[in-house]
Amino acid sequence: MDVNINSARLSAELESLATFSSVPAPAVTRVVFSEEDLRARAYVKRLCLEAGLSIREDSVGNTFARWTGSDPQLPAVATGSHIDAIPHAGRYDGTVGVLGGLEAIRALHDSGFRPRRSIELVLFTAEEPTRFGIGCLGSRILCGSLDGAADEALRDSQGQRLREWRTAAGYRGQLSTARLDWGHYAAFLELHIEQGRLLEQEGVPLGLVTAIAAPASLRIELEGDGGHAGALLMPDRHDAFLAASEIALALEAAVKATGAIDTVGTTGVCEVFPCAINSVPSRVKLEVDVRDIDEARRDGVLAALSTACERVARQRGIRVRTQLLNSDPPAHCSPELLAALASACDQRWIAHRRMVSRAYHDSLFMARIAPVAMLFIPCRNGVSHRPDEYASPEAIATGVAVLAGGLSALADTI
Ligand code: HGY
Ligand code: MN
Ligand code: MN
Repeated sequence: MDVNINSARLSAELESLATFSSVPAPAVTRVVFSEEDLRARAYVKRLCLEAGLSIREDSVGNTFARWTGSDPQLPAVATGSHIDAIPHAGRYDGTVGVLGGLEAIRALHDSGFRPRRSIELVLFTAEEPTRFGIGCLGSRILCGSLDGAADEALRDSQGQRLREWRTAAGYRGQLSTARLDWGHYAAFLELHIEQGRLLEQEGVPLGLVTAIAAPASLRIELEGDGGHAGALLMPDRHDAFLAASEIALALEAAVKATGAIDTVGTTGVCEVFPCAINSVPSRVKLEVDVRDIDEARRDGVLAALSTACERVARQRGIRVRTQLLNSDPPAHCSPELLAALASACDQRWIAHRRMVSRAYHDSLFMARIAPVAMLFIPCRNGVSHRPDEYASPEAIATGVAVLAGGLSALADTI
């Protein structure tokens, strides 16, 4: 199936999508259910309607744009990703999978291809953890990893509930109505920038993802006594920030102690209270992210971190409370789907290699209700979650062409 990818149109659409941001270019900040997010969603929906797709949205805002096949009763083949962006991020993370998926559908249609199975583009709500502290919110709800209790339990930093945010954005109904079961889709493919340097370093244009790392995140709240920065003498202090610093370094030590390059740990959030130059920190909130392809090894790091928290609390006379936000198993991609994508590469003389994904993606949860596979394209210097994130139009077009090849093969034969 030879298709013509309209790379100029796709690049223009990616640039337009990037303008829906709460910070000036080249950075993009687009937090779920923000004004920018809602305007971005409206823009993508308009493009899907212009492409002749039918649209449905579920109770948490996952958006489905369907190209109905000649046999609409059959489970559809789906593709998609996310359009929300963490603060001061780039313009390709997630969006390449949404607008690239749309371009793959348009190119197939314009080539005269007509699918037997419907092909559905999915825009997942809140792949990023920014607002509610947990990633892949939309795909978790969709696959049942989170249930209706999330409506009340998940709150933003101001205490506003998921239920309030989603209903204000116009998404109503019980969260449970968003649930899809195994068999709803025949296959799910996700195109995404690598967010690492392997493909660029090796000069390989396409990565076929075999497994997605197991993410865990936790919140650590520390409480000391605070006090006057001048009058309170060092022996009398219970400084919450110094305790937090020890814990962050203990995390780094526990991660390095596994000896495995696949183990990573990050203390990405550190909020100090009262955050005054002449006041000893009395409270600190840390948020920590730990990942590994090997789930048991990741859990070993979590256990070592918990031990370090108890030790530091005892030694420094600090109260420490840890809350596990999520701890998910890794996902393994479908060998059949990977073979279909490898064949789509070979038919186009596109070199490819198998690899793991160290970032998590909505495919991590879609794997619980369908066979999945991911396609990676290189991004410059492996940079992501930064304004200088960049993927070339050529790299994107290559990914879209292989995605189109995979979708057309799966929509016709399986
Ligand atoms: O953090 C991640 O792996 C993804 O980019 N949200
Ligand atoms: Mn991301
Ligand atoms: Mn992403």
